[in-house]
Formats: sequence, C-alpha cells, structure tokens
Amino acid sequence: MRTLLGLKGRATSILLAGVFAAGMLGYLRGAARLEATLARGDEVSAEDTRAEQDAPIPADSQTGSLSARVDALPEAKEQVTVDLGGGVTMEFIPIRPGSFMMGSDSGTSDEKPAHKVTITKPFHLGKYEVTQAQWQAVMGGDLNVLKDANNPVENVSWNDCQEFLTKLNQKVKGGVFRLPTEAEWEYACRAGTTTRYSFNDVDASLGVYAWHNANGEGRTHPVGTLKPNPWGLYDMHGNVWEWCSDWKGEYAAGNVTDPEGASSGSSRVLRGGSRDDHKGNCCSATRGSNTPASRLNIFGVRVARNIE
Ligand SMILES: [Ca+2]
Repeated sequence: MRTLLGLKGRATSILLAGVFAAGMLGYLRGAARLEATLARGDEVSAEDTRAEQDAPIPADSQTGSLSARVDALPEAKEQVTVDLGGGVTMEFIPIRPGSFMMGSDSGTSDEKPAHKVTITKPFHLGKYEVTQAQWQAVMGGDLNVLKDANNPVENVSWNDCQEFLTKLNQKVKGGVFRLPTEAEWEYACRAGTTTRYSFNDVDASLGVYAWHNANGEGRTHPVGTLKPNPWGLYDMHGNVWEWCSDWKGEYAAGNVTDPEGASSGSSRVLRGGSRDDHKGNCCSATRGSNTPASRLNIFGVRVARNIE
C-alpha cells in the first residue's frame, strides 16, 4: 500500500510497512521472544522483529495512553521515504512511545545512574546515518562529483547540522525534521534491549553490526552494509558519531519523561561511536560530546522527524 502526499510540488512517499498488533498480550509475547532470541545469540533481522516494536510499550499505567497516541497517528506505524530530489531519498523508521532504562550503572561516570525514561511521543528516525548524497541534495552542489555518495556525511558540526535541518525543513514540508534528543537516540538504539549493545553483550559480535576500530580501517563505510538493530536501524553503533540535540549534562537520578538534556552547556551530545573507536565507545549507553562548532571526520548525523 502506498500513499503520496503532494507537498510544495514534491511528493513525500509514505510506505506502509505494516500494522503491528498493540495489545499487551502481543507485547509480552514479542518481548519474551526477542529477549530469548538475543539470549541465544541468534541473528535478529529487522523483518523478523517488526512485531517487537511493541515491546517497549511499558506495562504500567501509561500503556493505554501511549498506545492510544500511536493509534491516533497512523504515520506512527509507517516507514516513510522522503524524496530529496535528484533521485536521492531518505528513509525513516517509526519509533513508538515507551519506557526504557537509560544509561548504565556499570559504565563510565557520565552514564550513571541508570534511570527510567519514558518517551511519550512517536517519532520517525533515520534508518541510516545521513549520507553524503543526502547532505549535498539538501545543501546544494553537484551530486555527480561525490566519490562516496552512500557513505555517511562527516566533518559536520552541530551548527552545520542546524543549517542542514533548516534547509531540509524548507525543502520538505510536513513533520518537522530535527536532531533526536539523546534519550530518543538511546531508546531507538536499545530497541527494547537492555544489553551493552543492541544485539547482546558479546564484544566479538560487534563487527557484525558496527564499523569500529577493529574493522573500520580508518575510514567510513557505505551506510547499511552491516546488520541493523532490532528495530531496523543501521549503524547505530559505529561508522560515524551522531549529533543529538542536547547539551551534555548529568543524568537525573529519578524517573523522567521526554528529557531534553541540560538547559545550557558547552558541549553537545554525540552518540554511538565511530569507525575509529574501540568497542567500549560503541555501546548503547556511551555518551560522547563536543563543542557545537567542532568538525571531525568521525562526526556525522541521523535525522529525526516529528509525527504530526
Ligand atoms: Ca553511527
């Protein structure tokens, strides 16, 4: 099934990727199946685990309202492909609201304490890191001169990303494009898992999912060439660090809802590690940061989009 939305002369393609059963029984079964699969160390494909997107919907008093919010917004169940022109598109995965444990009590000091975070609004998150072709399609320039069109854009600062997002929002109307919050990023990275990585705790498996210093050869690699996380998101671990919207700050000790980071600061959050980082920097809970104007060839970006 395919729906087209004509927006400023451009077509935004909405691809219905499937409708998921949202009942609590399905949630329990799905979560149990996913955990069992991960515990066995079996490979988990995006297709196999689509139904488990319901897994993080919390079994508490908010479950009803969060599920109702998804039911009221059909796009919250849809994978979306956005047309950027010139034959370049950008794909998004629907992320449903839910709760998870953010941070790690066994990690570095800035990852502590592990605390419960509830995400109340569904959103779309880029299936891949923003590629060089996508960046150029939005910012302008000759796509034909790109040598590594399908590699993630690199050497972009947090400030550069704001300019990119402003132009992207001018180019494609609809739900607002933005950086994910740090909490949204970790929620989507974990994808219902509680392990060190979004697949399991086994360091030796990292190369199956992530370009890092053991296999990265000091360069970026085309997006989506390794395995995705359980929600179908690629390169959440490794390849390039991904800017988040937050100022870097200390975590709250208690439960929080839709956190947006520190109110001020000197560094913006980066997540996921890069092709140059060792395994310990590529964990779901790893927190990087740098000043908003910093550009390094290991800094990239993944776009989030509001669902209206
Ligand atoms: Ca990445």
